[in-house]
Amino acid sequence: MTDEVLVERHDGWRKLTLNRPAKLNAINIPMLDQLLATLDAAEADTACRALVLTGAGRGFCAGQELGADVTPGPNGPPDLQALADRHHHEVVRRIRASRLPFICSVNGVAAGAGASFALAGDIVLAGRSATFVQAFIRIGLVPDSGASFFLTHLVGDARARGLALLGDAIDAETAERWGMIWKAVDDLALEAETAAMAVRLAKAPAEALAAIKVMFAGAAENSLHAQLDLEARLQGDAGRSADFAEGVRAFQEKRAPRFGG
Ligand code: T3D
Repeated sequence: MTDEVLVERHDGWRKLTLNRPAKLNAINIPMLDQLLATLDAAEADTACRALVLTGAGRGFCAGQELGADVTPGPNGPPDLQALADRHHHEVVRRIRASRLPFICSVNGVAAGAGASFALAGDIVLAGRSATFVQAFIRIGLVPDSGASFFLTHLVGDARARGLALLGDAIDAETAERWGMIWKAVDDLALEAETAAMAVRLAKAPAEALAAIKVMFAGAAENSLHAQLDLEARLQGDAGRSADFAEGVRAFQEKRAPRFGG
């Protein structure tokens, strides 16, 4: 395995760094396979309770590498449907299906599928100099890796269409103002703010965090009645958890809770 995705293990959380800085961390099939493997490994580690995805160097991820994977060969044009389905979209499925709270720490440009990976996160922090670019249209492609879904839900139909049709870059402060990301922070503060967020989530009640992810996945599609049923079921589960018992005990004893996960 190469080192195109770096893994840092911290107490209770892991940081995954896309590591092809000379190409602004543009992704290709081997790198995506490695990313999928690192996601699976984190998921399987019961001591891991939060994940961070970021990029090495001055970019977060410039999307699909415009190289061999997408270049026509002797058999004709590349099969982008298969590429998306088996690789890019699998990353998004894993992030969204994960029990782990997923922080995207956007340290520079996030373009094409790179922007989609960023928006797949549960919490997106971005350095003020970071930009988000729906680069697909610039090369004759259409949004993928969940871009049309995330943008429509996050910023609404009018802005989503404008971003996809025009391919203009927006900066982190605009992204925050439009509700696309959680927060824009000073570039120099991004790493520390990201780590603080990861530590905070790693200490939070893990089962409840996982249930909240399930709940919000449902909220994107459900009617109010279906969502009320889902909330009731998940609250029932939470009510039976040791973390809930500890939360109530800590409140009554006027101390900070110690959640076991
Ligand atoms: O099947 C499928 O699903 C296919 C998947 C499609 C999903 C996609 O992601 S499609 C979109 C692919 N991405 C792009 O089209 C973005 C291409 N890159 C850019 O437009 C610009 O690089 C950026 C706007 C991202 C940043 O611009 P800038 O001026 O800050 O940097 P730069 O100078 O253009 O790039 C720096 C280097 O990175 C440069 O290399 P060099 O000349 O210094 O050797 C550049 O070629 C390289 N680079 C950037 N993006 C890519 C890339 N190399 C290969 N692939 C890239 N995507």
